[in-house]
Formats: sequence, structure tokens, C-alpha cells
Amino acid sequence: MTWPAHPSWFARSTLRLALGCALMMAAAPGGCAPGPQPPARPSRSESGPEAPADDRAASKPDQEAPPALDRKPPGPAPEGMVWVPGGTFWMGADDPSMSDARPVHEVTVDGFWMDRTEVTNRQFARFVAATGYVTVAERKPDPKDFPGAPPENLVPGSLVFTPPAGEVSFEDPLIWWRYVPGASWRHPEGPETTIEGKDHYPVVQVCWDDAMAYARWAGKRLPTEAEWECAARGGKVRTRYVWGDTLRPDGTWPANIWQGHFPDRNSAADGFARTAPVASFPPNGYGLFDMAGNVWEWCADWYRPGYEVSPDHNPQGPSSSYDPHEPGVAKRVQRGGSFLCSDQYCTRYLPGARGKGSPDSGASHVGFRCALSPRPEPPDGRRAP
Ligand SMILES: [Ca+2]
Repeated sequence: MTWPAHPSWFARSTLRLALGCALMMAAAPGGCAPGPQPPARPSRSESGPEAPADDRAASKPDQEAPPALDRKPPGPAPEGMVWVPGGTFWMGADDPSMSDARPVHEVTVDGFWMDRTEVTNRQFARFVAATGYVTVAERKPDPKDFPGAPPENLVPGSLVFTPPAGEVSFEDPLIWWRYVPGASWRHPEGPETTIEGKDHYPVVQVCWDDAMAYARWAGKRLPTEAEWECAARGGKVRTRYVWGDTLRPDGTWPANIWQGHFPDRNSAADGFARTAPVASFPPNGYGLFDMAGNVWEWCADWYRPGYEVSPDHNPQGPSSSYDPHEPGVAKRVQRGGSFLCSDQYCTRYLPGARGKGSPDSGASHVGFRCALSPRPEPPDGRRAP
């Protein structure tokens, strides 16, 4: 199906809807805007900025895990959740292409429960069946949000990764992202596709608003960005990957990412060309699955580049959003990368890397998981500092 795009509508919707590596690269080829860098905070590593994985693996001395608060779970685990011990960890990324994840700094979070896996189609279907909730992608776009768009173009739908036939420039992600009318969590790749038989796949085409609605229904909340990274690191200290410092330990692929030439040739050497059923790969040190790759995961925080101003204890993120690559469009943080990430093009499946997206925008590589504090939640679903 060819999308009869009005140029302004297409560009606006795509830039707002396409999330994660691909369109971030569109806004700033080569990664985040270079810009002046803040002075780095003191690093625990004596070797300075992180070296390539293989070098780090060979040279980095063993490091003890930081002291953890709340190491003991406060009680039996809620169904499908694991306890993430609180403690202090190094948050952020030194990678030169990830200036929005600097400075690497020490952060302390209290212990919390986290979903063992990304929210699945079956779990989301239960929520929809119980509440009648209609996701944003299933609603007709409001003309007020897309001034100038022809009314016939304002139809429900969402963005779908659509690989080109051959090599293309990395400069224009609009080549491999397409707004598909009828794409939704029920039809992730478009109206002709289905989630039938995919109960255990992560739900996708859900925006931040949808994720928040699910979390409230489930009596949970979205994790803060700091909690998400603490959980992703699984007790490891400043390793390049959530599983350690070697991309392919024992020659295996430890996560659902991209192999081959992006975006036209995906060898699926890890077994999956698109999303994988949750828990298809080994868990991290806390027993959490798919904290790298598979689908991006929404966090509670507003997005702003950098961590220059951030509390060091239970940070909740900034009070408002600013994305210098798309001023005027408020965005929430995403973490974890997706099946589209690779070391060749986009390494944002690394534990300190960041993604971002408009709260009303989903895509075929974006999902979420929930967190839960061991004490009652405030009405707005976010924990007080
Ligand atoms: Ca894959």
C-alpha cells in the first residue's frame, strides 16, 4: 500500500512516530549532535573513556559490584516480576556518538520490582479486553496535531520498518520507515499482518500513553530511566553490554539485534529478523530478559540530552522535555534498543544508550515493561523522590 503522503504530514508524523536509532540518526547523522561536551565527572575506571569491547575485555581489571541497598526482596515476587536490588551504579555512556548519555555519573536507586520480560501481546490483550482501551495508533489523528494535512490522510496507523531492496544512504531513514494505515498492536506490520500465534511476542505499536494506561491497569508503573539502566546492568559494573564486555560470548548472539547490512540485508543470524518471543535469549544478572535489543522500552522520564542536572538518588528525569533535534516536540525516554540495532549502524542496545519518542507515537520496534515499588504508588503512578 502506498501512503498518499502530504509532505508536511509525512515528515512530521514520521519524525514524531519513528523512534529509536533510525530516526535519531535522521535528525543528526552520525548520532547525537556533537556540540560542546560537559566536563566529564570523575570516572571509576582508570583507563578513562570506554575502549572498544575487545580491548576492554582484555585490559579492564575485575571490578567489584557496588554496594547494593535493599538487596533482600521485601516479600514474595509479584507474578512475572523480579527484584532489582537498589544500590549505586554508573549511569550513562562514554561512547562519542552518545553525547546525550553523558556524563557518566553515579546514581543510587532504591530496590524495586520489574517485569521479567517485555509486556507481551497476550498480556496487553487482557488489558484491552478488561478495559476496552483503544490505543493511540487505532484512533483517527486529530487534525489539530497535523495542521495542513489533507483530511483523507488523517487515518489511524503507525510506522512500520520496511527494508529497501538494496543499499541506501544512512542519511535518510524515511527510506526504511513507512506510515502504514491500519498498523497497530493487533496488526504490527500493517492490516494484513496479525498477532495470532504470537502471544509471547512483545506488544509493539504502543506509545507512551498506551504503556501508561496499561501500567495503571496492572497496578504498576513505568520504570524511571535510572531504574531501567540499573536493572539492565544486572549488577555488572560499566560493562559495554548487559551481558559483559564481549559482543558474542562463546560465539553466540546473546540478544535479538541486527546482523548483516543495515537496512537492506538482515541475515537474522540470531534467529530473528524482527521481534522475537520474549525470553528467547539468556537473562541478565537480575533475571531480566531482553534488556538489550528486541524492542525499545518506554521509561517514565521526559527526555533531555545529557545528565548535567540530575539528582543522584532516585532521579525522576527532568520536569519537561527538550530535544534539540526536534524542538517543540516533547519526548519521553526509551531504553534498550531493538532488533534494528547493530554495531555496524546503531549501537543503542548498549545499557547506557538512550532513545526517545513522542508520547503519542509508537512503531513496529517499540514496546515496554513495567516496574513496581515495594510501597504504595502515588496516584500519578510516579514515585516521589
Ligand atoms: Ca535479529
